[in-house]
Amino acid sequence: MSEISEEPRPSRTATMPAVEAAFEEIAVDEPLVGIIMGSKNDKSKMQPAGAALQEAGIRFEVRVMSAHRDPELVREYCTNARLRGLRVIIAGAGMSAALPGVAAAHTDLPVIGVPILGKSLGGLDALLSVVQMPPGVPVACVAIDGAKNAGLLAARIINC
Ligand code: RP5
Repeated sequence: MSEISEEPRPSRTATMPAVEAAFEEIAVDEPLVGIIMGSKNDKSKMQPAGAALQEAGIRFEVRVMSAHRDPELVREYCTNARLRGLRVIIAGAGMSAALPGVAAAHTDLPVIGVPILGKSLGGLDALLSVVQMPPGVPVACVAIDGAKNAGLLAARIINC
């Protein structure tokens, strides 16, 4: 039997408190879902997605970026999404709603599209833009103004 040492061994947390704290912070703060939308005017329509995620205890972030007005920003955000720890992207847009499809073109994460009801065509414009993706670039599509289901679906993807 080995001798019992007088000096207690330093614990892991005692030797690297700063590193431990930094990792804890990363684990707490890192969002798992990115909610993006084509206009700040889409915010109220997309809010139920955030509410559903919050209820499920899933961290998320919200960004406004248009596939047509800010194509470079969309490319950069979606290209880096997996590296930043995101697991799902929810993308909402109205009218000629290219955002979900463009997001899916720049990431291999699951993308959930939310067609948003605009001022004409009863939202059919956005619905068809989101749902009619060509083979090889998958986008899941919820109902027109169906942001709540987008949040619930993202939670199911993360929890499965
Ligand atoms: C889309 O065009 C947006 O997602 C929005 O739903 C629609 C109109 O944009 P705003 O003119 O309200 O900024 O890109």
